[in-house]
Amino acid sequence: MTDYFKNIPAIRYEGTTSSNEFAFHHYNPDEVVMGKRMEDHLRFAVAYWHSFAYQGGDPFGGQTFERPWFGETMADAKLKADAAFELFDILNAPFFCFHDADVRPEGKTFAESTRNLEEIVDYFALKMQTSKTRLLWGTANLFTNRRFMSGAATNPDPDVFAYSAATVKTCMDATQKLGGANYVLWGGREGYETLLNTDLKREAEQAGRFLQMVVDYKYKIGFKGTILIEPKPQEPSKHQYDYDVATVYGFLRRFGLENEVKVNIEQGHAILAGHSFEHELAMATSMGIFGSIDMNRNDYQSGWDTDQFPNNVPEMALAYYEVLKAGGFVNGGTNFDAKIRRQSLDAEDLVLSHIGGMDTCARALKAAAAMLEDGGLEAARAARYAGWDNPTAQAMLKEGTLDSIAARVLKDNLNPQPKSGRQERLENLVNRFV
Ligand code: XLS
Ligand code: NI
Ligand code: NI
Repeated sequence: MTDYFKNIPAIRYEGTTSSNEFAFHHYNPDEVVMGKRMEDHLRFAVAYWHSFAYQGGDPFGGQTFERPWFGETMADAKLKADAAFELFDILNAPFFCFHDADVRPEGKTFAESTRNLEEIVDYFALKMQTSKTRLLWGTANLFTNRRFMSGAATNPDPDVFAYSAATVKTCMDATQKLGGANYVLWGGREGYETLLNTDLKREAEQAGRFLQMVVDYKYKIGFKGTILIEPKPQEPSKHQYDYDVATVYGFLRRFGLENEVKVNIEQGHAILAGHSFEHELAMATSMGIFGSIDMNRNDYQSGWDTDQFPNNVPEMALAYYEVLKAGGFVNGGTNFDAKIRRQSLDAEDLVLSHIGGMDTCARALKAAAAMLEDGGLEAARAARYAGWDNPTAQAMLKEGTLDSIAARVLKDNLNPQPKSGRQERLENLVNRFV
C-alpha cells in the first residue's frame, strides 16, 4: 500500500445527473450495449509509461512531476507497481499495458536488466491474484536507450539487432507469464534520419526477418495472444518505416506475415499520417488486420504526437463505429496511450484524466451503437453500391476484359449519369446521434 492516492475514492458510475467529479457519468461497466457489457466492449487499459514513468519533461524542460517512486532501484519499481495497481483499482480498470523500461530499472548488463524484469513480473503476478486488472499487452522499449539510436531490428550493427531480439524475447516471456492478450511492436527507431547513410533494402529485410522470428517464438512458447504492429509516420525518426496501416499491410505481405500480425492503431499517429482515426480503422478492418487501439488525442496545430486524453466525442464515435461494424474487439481493447499535461501535477489529475477518457469513450461507443442500430448509414452505403449487386456487374468484375467490356458499352450505348454522394445528408444523420 502507498498513500499516493489517499483520499481518492473508488470511482463508480453515478450517471449524468451527478455532479461528483470523482464518478463516471457515462461509463457504466455493466450497461449492455448491442448485447455486450460496456466494459467488455471497451476493454480499457491504463498505460504504465504515461501514468507512472513519465516525469513531465518536454524538449525545453525536464521533470515537473514529483512521485515517490521516481528512482532507479528495485524498491522504487515495486512502489511504482503498488501505486499503479492502486490506480487500476480506483478506476476499476480491466487492463493495463507496459514496456520493460517502464517497470524495471535498467541493469548494468543485459542479464541484470532481465533479472530485474523477471522480478517485477513476479511482483505483478502476485498483485494480479487480488486485482481484477489483466494485461492487454506487453512490449519492449527499443527506442529510449542510446544503444537503439540508429534503430533496433533495422540497425546497421548486427549486435544491436541481436540485443533487440533478445530483449523482445524477454518481453514476450513476460507477456506470456502475465497472460497478456496481445504483444505490441511499435518501431520507435525503425526508420532513418538521412538516406546518405541508410541502406533501405537491408533495413527492410532485417525488419521482415525480425518479425518472422517474433511470430516463430509466439508459436514456440504457445502464446495465444495477437502480435500487433503499431504504425506511426514520424517522430522520433524523420522517416518511420511503419508509416500507416496501408504501409504496414504492404510490409506484412512482402514478408508473408499478413495472416499472423495485426495492427494497433493510435489516434495521434493517424493524425500525424495525415489521416483521420476512422480512416486507419476502416483500412485495417477492410484488410482483416485490425487488432487494437491506442486511444488519445493529437493536437491539430502542433504536428507532434501530443498524447492527450481523448475528449472529442463526435470524432471518437466515428472511430468506434468502425470498431463495432467490424464486430468489436477480439483480443484488442482501448489503451489510453495518453499523458496528463506537465502542469497537471497532482494525483487527482491522474485519476480525473482517466475518468474523462473513459466517459468520452463510453459516450462515443453509445453513439456508434445507436448509429449502427439505426442502420441509416449502412443502408445509404449499400444503396450507393447497389449497382454492383447486378449479375452483369458481377460478371464484369470476375470475367470482364477491356475489349469485352468495351463491346458491351458500345452495344448497350452506356451513358452513366452522376448521382449525389449525399455527404451533408449523411453528416446530418450522424449529427442526430453524437
Ligand atoms: C509512441 C507509441 C508508443 C507505443 C508503445 O508514439 O505510441 O507509446 O504505443 O511502444
Ligand atoms: Ni501508442
Ligand atoms: Ni504514440
